[in-house]
Amino acid sequence: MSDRYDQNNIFAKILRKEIPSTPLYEDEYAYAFHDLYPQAPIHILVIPKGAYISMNDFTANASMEEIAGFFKAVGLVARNAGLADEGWRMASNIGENGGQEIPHLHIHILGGKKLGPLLG
Ligand code: DGP
Repeated sequence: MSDRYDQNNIFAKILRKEIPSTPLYEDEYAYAFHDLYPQAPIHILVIPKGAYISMNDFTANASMEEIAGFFKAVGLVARNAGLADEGWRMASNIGENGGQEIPHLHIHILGGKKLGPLLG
């Protein structure tokens, strides 16, 4: 965990159940829930249980077990949502230039329609 991690960010509060969310999947590495402002018919957020700000922090500081466990969960959540056959997109905004709003690593799972170009 980085010492810059803000323990009071919204997703830290969601993990501590201080803010409600609809749980879609949970294991020791990851928690998945619906995005409050969906950008596609299916828009799920998957976050690591550990306190990591973004992919920068996660890939630098998480263990191989945490990284593997987290990304296994991302794939499982997408398959459980029925997206494996029709296809889906994963995205993670990182830092200011990446447009990250909430400073706890999150992967967006987007699907349920034919998505436009990533770089439109
Ligand atoms: P990003 O811009 O990548 O940091 O995405 C943050 C996402 O989090 C954005 O798509 C909206 C979503 N979001 C913001 N606040 C809440 C909340 O309180 N609950 C849920 N479920 N999603 C939230």
